[in-house]
Amino acid sequence: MARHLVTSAIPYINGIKHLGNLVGSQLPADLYARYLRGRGHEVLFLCATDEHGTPAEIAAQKAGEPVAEYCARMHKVQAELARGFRLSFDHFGRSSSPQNHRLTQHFAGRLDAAGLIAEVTERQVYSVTDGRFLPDRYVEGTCPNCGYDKARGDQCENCTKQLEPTELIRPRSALSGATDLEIRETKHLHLRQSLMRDRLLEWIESRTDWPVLTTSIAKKWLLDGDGLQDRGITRDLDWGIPVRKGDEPWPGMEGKVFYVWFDAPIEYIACAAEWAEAHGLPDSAWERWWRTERGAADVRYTQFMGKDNVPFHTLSFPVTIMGSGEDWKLVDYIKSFNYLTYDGGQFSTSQGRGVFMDQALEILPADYWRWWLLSHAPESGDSEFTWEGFQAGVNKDLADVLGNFVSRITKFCRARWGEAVPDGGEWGARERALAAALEGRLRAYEAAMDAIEVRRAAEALRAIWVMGNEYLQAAAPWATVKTEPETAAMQVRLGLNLVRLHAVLSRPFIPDAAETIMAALRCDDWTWPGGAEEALSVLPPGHGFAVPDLLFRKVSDEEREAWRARFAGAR
Ligand code: B3M
Ligand code: ZN
Repeated sequence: MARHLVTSAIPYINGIKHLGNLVGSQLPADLYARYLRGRGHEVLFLCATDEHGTPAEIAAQKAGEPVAEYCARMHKVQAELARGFRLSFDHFGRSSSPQNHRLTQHFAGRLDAAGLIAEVTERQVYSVTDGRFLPDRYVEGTCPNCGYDKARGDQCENCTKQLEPTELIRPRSALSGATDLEIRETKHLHLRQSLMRDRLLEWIESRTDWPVLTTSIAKKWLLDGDGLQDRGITRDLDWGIPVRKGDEPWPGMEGKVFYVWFDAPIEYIACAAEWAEAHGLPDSAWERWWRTERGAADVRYTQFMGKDNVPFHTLSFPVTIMGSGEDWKLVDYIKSFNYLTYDGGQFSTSQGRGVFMDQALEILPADYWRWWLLSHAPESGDSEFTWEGFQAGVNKDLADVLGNFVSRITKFCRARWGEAVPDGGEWGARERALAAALEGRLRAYEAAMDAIEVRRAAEALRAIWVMGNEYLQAAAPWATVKTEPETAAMQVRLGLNLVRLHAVLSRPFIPDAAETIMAALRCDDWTWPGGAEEALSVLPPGHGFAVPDLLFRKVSDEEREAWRARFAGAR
């Protein structure tokens, strides 16, 4: 038994996430956490809402709510949706927590003491009408790169170019529309990442087992152009973590807060502290996950995220951790994902194009989405959600293969022997061959899960499901029963045990169906299979069960077309 810390990138507070966001971090992280628990490991699985920065302030303003209230409300909405998708976080925290305030200020103080912070006089956009500086998205204007007239101060949504607010042509305030903007000088803190370049490069190059997607993005930033740039880590905003050096004020930084991307990853640590507090545990309980000298040296730490978040996790957050000079745990493995596209285009939050988490759960239960999304996870490249593909995945894999097998074997047993595992008969050559083949597939499934190769794991699991139907087809107990009732009883007993094994193995992907199956089998032995033969004998003769309700229904062509029209845009 090992100890695993698992974190998912923490979703921004402003609004409900779409299925592309979900499959890019939270859902695969949940798959892995559930798998590790299933294997008997000790797991701490953490996620949180990312509550600072201009997106939060702007969304709150649009909603006509004070930002703190807006964040508290939206945190509850996101937590509820996470429960709906059965995301099994040990804690779903908030980056605005007191723990994160404390830790973020602590790290800033340590980094400053280590000479990794510079105070820099910057030229920033100031709005006379608004009486304030306008960082990041508070300025809009025309993109100097492509001419798009709604480019934001941090990035142009049209051509994706990263921008500085001062670069925009005909800038205006996103708050008031005011154009009486000036450039004023103001002091900010910069994280001197460039000083850590060699150490980071050495670290990244030593991670030979990481996905190429992760290391290639990190290396691009380390090696391309002028190499790793220092970055501003403070902003002129009200909402956020006030700039302090640990417990001390930071002279000249009054009224400023840390930049959202500085405090967001620190929330991974703070979230563990929130978890301990929520469970009435002492600090040592979370520190054994995060401080190498207090037990975390033998923790394996895995992070999940979309590719756009990789630079922050391979460069700036490690600078924070390493630069502190303290014994904080560094990540061991970074699993990153490409994008899921939607029906020939992009998911779009602003245009309401695609399916969002709340809408998905309105139309079908979580397992349907979990299975399709995970079995099509955008790993080696982008992948596309289409309604045909979704319908086919649900109808074939879930209804025809898994659901049908469970239903046939349990119903046949009930009709012939009643609702108890039948006695009699010995395994023959076909059963021994099945167990041998199953053994190989089990180990292939485990290998894919251990390597966090999500699609490969889904394929391996599907192959195991298929074995049930193939066995039933070949053994044909409904025919055997006429001449060799003992053999038929043995075949059905094996089939029922295979149903249980399907539930145990499938739980990380489709937890609700797995639990429905186990409840029907009146079994709570979730032990991960060692040998296949042993795993096929867990339910003994005489063990009572019930035929489960329909596990998965099919998606009809009419539904498919209605949903396609409904989610085409303009939410
Ligand atoms: N909130 C971006 C995102 O949701 C950001 C991730 C933070 S991870 C520390 O894609
Ligand atoms: Zn542009």
